[in-house]
Amino acid sequence: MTTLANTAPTPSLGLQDPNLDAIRQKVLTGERLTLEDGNTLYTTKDIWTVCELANLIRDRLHPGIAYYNINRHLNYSNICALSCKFCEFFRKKDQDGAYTHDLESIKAETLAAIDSGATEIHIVGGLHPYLPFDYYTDMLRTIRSIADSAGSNLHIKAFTAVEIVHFAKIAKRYKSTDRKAGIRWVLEQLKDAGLGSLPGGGAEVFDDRVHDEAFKGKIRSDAWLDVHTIAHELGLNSNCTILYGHIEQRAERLIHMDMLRRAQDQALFRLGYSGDDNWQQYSGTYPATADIDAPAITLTRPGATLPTPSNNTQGGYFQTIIPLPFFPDGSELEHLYGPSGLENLRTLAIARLMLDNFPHAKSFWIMQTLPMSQLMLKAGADDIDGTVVWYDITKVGGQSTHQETTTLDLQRAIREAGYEPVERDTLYRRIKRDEKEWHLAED
Ligand code: V47
Repeated sequence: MTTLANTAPTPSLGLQDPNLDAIRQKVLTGERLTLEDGNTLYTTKDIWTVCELANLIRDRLHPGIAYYNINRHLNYSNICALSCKFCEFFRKKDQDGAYTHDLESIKAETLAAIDSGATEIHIVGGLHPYLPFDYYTDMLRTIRSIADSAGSNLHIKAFTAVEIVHFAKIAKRYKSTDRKAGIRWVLEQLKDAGLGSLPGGGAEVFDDRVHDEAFKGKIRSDAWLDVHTIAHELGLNSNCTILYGHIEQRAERLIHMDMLRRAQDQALFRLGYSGDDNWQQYSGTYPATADIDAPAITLTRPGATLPTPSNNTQGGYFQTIIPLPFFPDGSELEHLYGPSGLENLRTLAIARLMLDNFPHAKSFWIMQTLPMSQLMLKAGADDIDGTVVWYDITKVGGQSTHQETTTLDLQRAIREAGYEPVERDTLYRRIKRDEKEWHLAED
């Protein structure tokens, strides 16, 4: 007779790795994790403890709640001077499917966004070789003026760091001897035209080898970080991403996270936060461009205060880390598999643990899927992004650009994960609205 004990399968994911005990201790006391700790978190078979540790942080920072927003993404053009190997979004000017939205269609989209109750419009596009810089400032002014006339404080989150550098070039403000001056000029013009914050795209992986193999021609880590640093200096908040699961190594992901962590130390230091000199110099290879040095400011420590507009913190810091899983379909790297579900879960959890000076970690449901985002709320994420509506950059399982979810679906997913859904604006302020009046509530 076979007994249950004889037939019980050997767990393929090991349980309770004692190597994680020292990391747990650091998480409990709020000590900064090293890159070696990051490596342990990536190599342990005990993935559930990794998720549990990330959720200790997440629950400490945002007890009982998870965020979503009502937003619209607008991809104004898919025409791009670059041909990044991982990207299936770009088209060349005369290629089938190439498009560029004119101001009339942007107006219509803005009105539709306002009508739906959106508090954010998220705008990104390709590096269009011929549009003049005025196209972008006119776009922002038009959206701002429509929103103002409608009494809406629709926030404009627009343009990746890659686009900002491109704008400096087309506006003839980019000098290789002083690229920061051109970037500053562009950001000042855009801010004046209505830009509210920068999204986190275009960062990919801060590694020169990966850059040269998969997205040569795009700005490197130094220029990406310059754009965000200057935006922070101008009082704009921004987000950041990491695109993983293609040709990069896990060690390179960790260095990317560390570089973002150091840039955030600088931003917080500038805002008056004080920290410790406890970060450790990594002895391995960093991208040649990394030159970031500031005291470590660990916001995930018990009792630390997060920078938020409601704490009267000035703008000028990274709000959220958004790990983006690579989608091979339709790209030049189609032969790769892309990351697995467990790798997605682990990477989100590790980003939450390593980026101890970031207020938020976002699971972007469009790329992670809503069921996976629900799981991620238990593995470090406190935000699942918004209603989105149109999205052209990635399409899960051959979807069209119409990728919309309702607020009810977002709220349901969050509640099922055991959290109270909180609608936020782009700067993570709570939105109070009469959901019945907006037709957002269940009858
Ligand atoms: O920069 C492009 C990535 C990014 C693929 O700031 C791909 O709140 C996977 O940055 N597979 C754009 N990823 C998306 C983005 C974003 C999304 C949601 C919220 C925010 C925010 C930012 O998508 C690009 C690039 O890294 N991407 N192609 C692909 N095949």
